[in-house]
Amino acid sequence: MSAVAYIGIGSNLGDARFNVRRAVRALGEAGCVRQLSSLRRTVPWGRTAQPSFVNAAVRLETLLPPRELLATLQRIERRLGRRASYRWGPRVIDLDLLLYDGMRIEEPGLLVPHPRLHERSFVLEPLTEVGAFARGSEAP
Ligand code: A4P
Ligand code: MG
Repeated sequence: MSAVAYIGIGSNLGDARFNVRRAVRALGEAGCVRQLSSLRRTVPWGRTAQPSFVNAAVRLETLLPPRELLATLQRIERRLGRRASYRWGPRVIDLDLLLYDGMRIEEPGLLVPHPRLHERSFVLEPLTEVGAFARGSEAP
């Protein structure tokens, strides 16, 4: 049985739009990308003294359980050139597992829904675009 996951994508180093597009293509490894939001330029949140971000979200139909999905996101981040940075610092690519099949997961290293999701319009707006809060949004 497949699950529906929502992935947040952000970049603010190098060609940020290009990085987001590469990440969307790479997400094919994790499942089937059903919908992509618009790519928006956003003001940095958390630490404001850094370049502006490009943010987007996708709705993904996946056969991977949450842990494996997170591991796949992290592998893609590394391959696309993400280096360790400080918290909320600049990054080539950031892939966050925002929502997974309406599940609530609280494990070391994995919190779903993503804990700071509701505080961030750069996450909420793309999520809305890809139908995360629509009635029947559990259907792929
Ligand atoms: N982790 C736990 N739950 C999850 C989850 N649901 N999805 C753990 C992804 N990771 C999850 O992640 C640190 C650890 O969180 C992972 O190893 C994983 O086990 P990280 O991405 O390295 O941490 P971070 O990005 O430094 O922190 P955080 O709080 O996730 O920050 P964000 O949300 O990634 O913030 N401003 C704008 N406008 N747009 C942005 O995209 N992004 C950030 C980074 C700051 N400001 C921004 C943006
Ligand atoms: Mg993150």
